[in-house]
Parts: sequence; structure tokens; C-alpha cells
Amino acid sequence: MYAIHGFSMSPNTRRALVALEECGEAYTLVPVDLMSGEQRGEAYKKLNPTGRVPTLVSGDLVLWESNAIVAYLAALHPERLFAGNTPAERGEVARWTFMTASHLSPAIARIFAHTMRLPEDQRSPKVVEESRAELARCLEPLDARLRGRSYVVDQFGIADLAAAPSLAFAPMLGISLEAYPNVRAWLETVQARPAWKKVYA
Ligand SMILES: N[C@@H](CCC(=O)N[C@@H](CS)C(=O)NCC(=O)O)C(=O)O
Repeated sequence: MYAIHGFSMSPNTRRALVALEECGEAYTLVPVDLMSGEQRGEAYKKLNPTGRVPTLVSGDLVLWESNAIVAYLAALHPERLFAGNTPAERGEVARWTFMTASHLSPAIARIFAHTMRLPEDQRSPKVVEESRAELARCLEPLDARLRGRSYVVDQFGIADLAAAPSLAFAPMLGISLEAYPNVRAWLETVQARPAWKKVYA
């Protein structure tokens, strides 16, 4: 039995929850109230010193960083979450996972911060503009990669879960995926999966 300490609306928390659902693992969601800043309190920071959600806990295991949680679950359930079998496949999974975690998701997080989360006097249109450009640098190659493919690397797995929860959040921020038809088709495929539907219900 796992506990996920997280915030139900957070894309990073949802990434971990969808992975748990895909793997058929039992879990409880322990709410961390991001609105009141609970993630920065001493009690939560004993679990996750970065003061961010999610954190996965089971016995002695305390694991934070959502893509690390997905990778852990994929190691337990390789038949449910594809991590790649050959070195080439593993490299491909790593490529898209790191590109997403390093560039795509942070760009979306900055757009969220500077259009919705921060007080208006702290928002920067320049940051939003630069982040939109950064996002395009990620979406163009991802769209090309997804041409003729159902999933980022052959079977559903780590690379899909790295990108999909962040991109599912994009429309709410006024980010159009219109120019990326393969990304839109792939996202619809991921969003039709029972595990996803359960978490996003
Ligand atoms: N790279 C981290 C990012 C985690 C993250 O930024 N989570 C957000 C919620 S989606 C958070 O905790 N924000 C609160 C804060 O930064 O204070 C991961 O993938 O787990």
C-alpha cells in the first residue's frame, strides 16, 4: 500500500497517480494543501526537502520527483509501464523524459505562474513570451516524433507520462495545441486510458 502526498489538481501529482493506477497498485492520496503553503512547512519538508509535491511513501521508501516515481513503478511493473528493453529504446525513453522534465514542464509551470498563480504585480509578460517560445521548441520535435505513432516510444510508458499531464494542463492556460496535430491525437489516446480517466474524473 502506497501513500501519495500531493495535491489532487497538480499535474505532477496526477502523473504519479496515473502511474499507480496503470500498475494496479493500491494507494491513498494524502492531501498537501498548496494553497496554504503546507508544502513548505517543516512537517512536509521532512518527507520532501524540496517542498514540492508529489512524494511517494511506502514503509522505508520515501521517493519524490514525479518522474522518479514513475520510473520506480515501471521497474516494478515493466509490462505495464514501458521503460525500453534495448539500450536504444532506453535511450529514446530517456531523451523524451528528460526533454519534458527539463524544458517542457517548467515552461508550462512558468506560464501558469505568470498568468494565474502569482499576484498580478509579480507577473512578467516577458517570462510568458519566452516560455511560450521554449514550449514551441519542445512541441515541434515531439509532434514530429509522434507522426504515425500511438505512443512516444512504441508502448505506453514513462515517456508518455512525463509529457501528458503537463500538456493536459495547457489548454487551461490558453496554450493552443492546434499547430501540433500528432501531439493532440496522442494526448487523446492517453486521455482515453482507464487509469487516466479515473485520476482525472
Ligand atoms: N519536478 C518536480 C516538480 C514538482 C512541482 O513543482 N510540484 C508543484 C505542484 S504541480 C508544487 O509542489 N508546487 C508548490 C511549490 O513549488 O511551492 C516533480 O516532477 O515532482
